[in-house]
Amino acid sequence: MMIKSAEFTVSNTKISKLPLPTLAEYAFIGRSNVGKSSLINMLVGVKGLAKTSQKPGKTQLINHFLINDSWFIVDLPGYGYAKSSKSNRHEWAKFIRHYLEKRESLQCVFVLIDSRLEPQKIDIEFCCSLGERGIPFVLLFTKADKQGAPKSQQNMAAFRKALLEFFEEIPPMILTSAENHLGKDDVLKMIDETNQNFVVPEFNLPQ
Ligand SMILES: Nc1nc2c(ncn2[C@@H]2O[C@H](COP(=O)(O)OP(=O)(O)OP(=O)(O)O)[C@@H](O)[C@H]2O)c(=O)[nH]1
Ligand SMILES: [Mg+2]
Repeated sequence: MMIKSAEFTVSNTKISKLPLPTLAEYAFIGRSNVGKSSLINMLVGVKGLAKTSQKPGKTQLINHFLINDSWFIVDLPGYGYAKSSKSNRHEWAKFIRHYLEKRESLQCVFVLIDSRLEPQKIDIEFCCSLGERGIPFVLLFTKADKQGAPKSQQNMAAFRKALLEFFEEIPPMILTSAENHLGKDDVLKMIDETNQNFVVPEFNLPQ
């Protein structure tokens, strides 16, 4: 799929203010600093579209980006940011849970996992929470350029094994790098195929 246009649409803290769910939507989520915003910029080919930072906790709102005038990418704040307060983390969890459960047009959640790390409990727990709610997800392993391929493969295999304790079927896994564009074609192909089958869902107008 060619990306012809990508534009920032809106930032939100309120579910009621989200754009109407008439377009297919893909959310990017994962630990703070895992590379969500960088990966979004790489996929759409626009540097600086989603704001990135070396410091975790950069993305604080739910940001919608309209792609090719026909579908949305959503950049979400990261989870597990140690420096945010407990009440903040609680609010985040509530807000994201609400978004994931209620967003009628959400087609797939891309869960980003740092390919340099062994399986982390927080990531496994997040995958389980999606599984329990029946929300389709795909695993994107990030920052592959930071190490040799065998190490990434080893960590991906370990993650798969950890998930097999909870899942019968493992979702697709794609190794990516925002630096050298690894995984770009695979992710865009997956989105393109899903877009072809998108039917505008029934929804209630916000109060
Ligand atoms: N080498 C390398 N660095 C990356 C890659 N992806 C992200 N980074 C770096 O990792 C840091 C965090 O990237 P972000 O894209 O801001 O991460 P995020 O997940 O959006 O972070 P929050 O919004 O804070 O949750 C930045 O310094 C990026 O330059 C990658 O594929 N390769
Ligand atoms: Mg971010």
